[in-house]
Amino acid sequence: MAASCGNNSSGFASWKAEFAAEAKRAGVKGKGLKALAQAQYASRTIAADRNQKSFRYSLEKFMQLRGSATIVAQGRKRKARNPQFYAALEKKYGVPAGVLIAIHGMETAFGHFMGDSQVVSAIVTLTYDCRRSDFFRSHAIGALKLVDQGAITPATLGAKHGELGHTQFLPGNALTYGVDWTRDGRVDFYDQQDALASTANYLRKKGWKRGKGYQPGQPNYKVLKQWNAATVYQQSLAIMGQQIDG
Ligand SMILES: [Ca+2]
Repeated sequence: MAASCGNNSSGFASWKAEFAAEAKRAGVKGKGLKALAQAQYASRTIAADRNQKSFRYSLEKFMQLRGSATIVAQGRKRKARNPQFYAALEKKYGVPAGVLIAIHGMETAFGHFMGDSQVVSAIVTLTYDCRRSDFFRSHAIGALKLVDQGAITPATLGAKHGELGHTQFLPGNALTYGVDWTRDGRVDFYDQQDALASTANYLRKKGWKRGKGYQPGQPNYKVLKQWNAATVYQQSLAIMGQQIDG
């Protein structure tokens, strides 16, 4: 039986106790369970979730708002400064630099805005909240397992919905697709190299075909949708990626 959800903080503590049993059955261990017990009701996250508005921007307007020209200009420089790294990622995962750099720029302005919400508290609260419990449940379990592994701590900060690191992985995806590119024994989504390798690994596992194009009508275009479901986002990535790759 799944723990019963709630719409305000009043039932959060008793829900956490119920959810702990579920987490334990899913394989969460001591550190993760402790992080769950210490999780705070994330009021700012819930306020943000309730205030989400859906916008329908044209592609042109979306790209302007997201600063695509700046992302492309900075992205080209980043690629030129570190060509071996991006070549190594493409060699291993088949994903070209432009796509990864465009994602990095879109998600966090290359690591400048990675969020100020506690990831564990945010994702656990979203799972408790009745609106989208089912969607967030696997990400809450993922976050607790990341704590067990030492990839994050209860203090780790991310975006309002628990997205973490340079490319804003939801915790369940971070757990599944995370890569320790630097080989220091820890998958660190706040390390640029680990984060970008994890992103490349995600795209590969979602069906990226090495050497094939990612423009509309080409085989890898649909894989971009796996990263973000919004059509304008997908279109923007294709355009910026190509401009960065040149
Ligand atoms: Ca690492």
